[in-house]
Amino acid sequence: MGVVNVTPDSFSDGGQWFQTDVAVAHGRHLLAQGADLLDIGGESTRPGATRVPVDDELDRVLPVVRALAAAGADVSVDTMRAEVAERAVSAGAHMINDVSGGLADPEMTKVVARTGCRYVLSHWRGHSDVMGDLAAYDDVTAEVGAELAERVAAARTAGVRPDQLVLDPGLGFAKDGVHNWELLAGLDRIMGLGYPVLVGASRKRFLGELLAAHGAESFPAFRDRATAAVSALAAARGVWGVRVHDVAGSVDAVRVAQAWREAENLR
Ligand code: PMM
Repeated sequence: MGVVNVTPDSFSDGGQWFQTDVAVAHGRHLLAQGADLLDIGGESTRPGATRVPVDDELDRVLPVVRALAAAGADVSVDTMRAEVAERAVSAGAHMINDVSGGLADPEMTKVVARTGCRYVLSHWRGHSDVMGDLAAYDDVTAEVGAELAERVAAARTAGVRPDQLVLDPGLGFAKDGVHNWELLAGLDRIMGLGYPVLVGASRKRFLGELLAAHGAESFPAFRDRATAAVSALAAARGVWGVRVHDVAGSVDAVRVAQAWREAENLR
């Protein structure tokens, strides 16, 4: 899943793809690099971010969704708002990627049920301005798993079918670096919930902290090799997908993991 952030302020690539035509060109570039789907977002969720008015979010994402869907891309919309999700699906999106797992907007799961499209349901505890204070766990993998299961139950009650669901542990959302590593190490327990799993580690702060601890450059754009390493390891564990900014590196990484797994299965 290649990321197209149509935002002026995302931590990883803020402002780079903010104009519609530049965002569309970037999406095409990611497809050419081998992305299977594109995730279009119009609201930054970086730590401390404040919310964007809904009209701004619509103005940012809809033209990009429309153009990339018309170009034949499988498009996901990264939004916590039901209205944005519904209008993006009308504009051609096939998937709704909601980092709040339905908690930010009570209408979201109803829209997912109504549209019948795939739904990435992430673990989340609160908006970006407060999530740092909510990063407290005794056993992060067990608690994230239990909270995801609760959100799955709520989505099912709203009429969402099981085959619509993809789960995401929500790395960095009310989690610090230690929590993120524990969740990656415990991916099999999240996969044990019985749904496909998406991992979004790309360029996140915990990778920068790891690189910095070894004296390496740690700005977001320098985290792509570390991201590709996570992609390889996550693919080797059998996850459904990885959400990344640099598609080329992760496509290679996933292909290596796939070939390795196939060879193991032949033994
Ligand atoms: N992370 C970000 C945004 N959207 N969606 C999913 N499903 N999982 C994630 O981990 C995730 C996401 C934040 O990263 P960005 O600002 O670089 O897009």
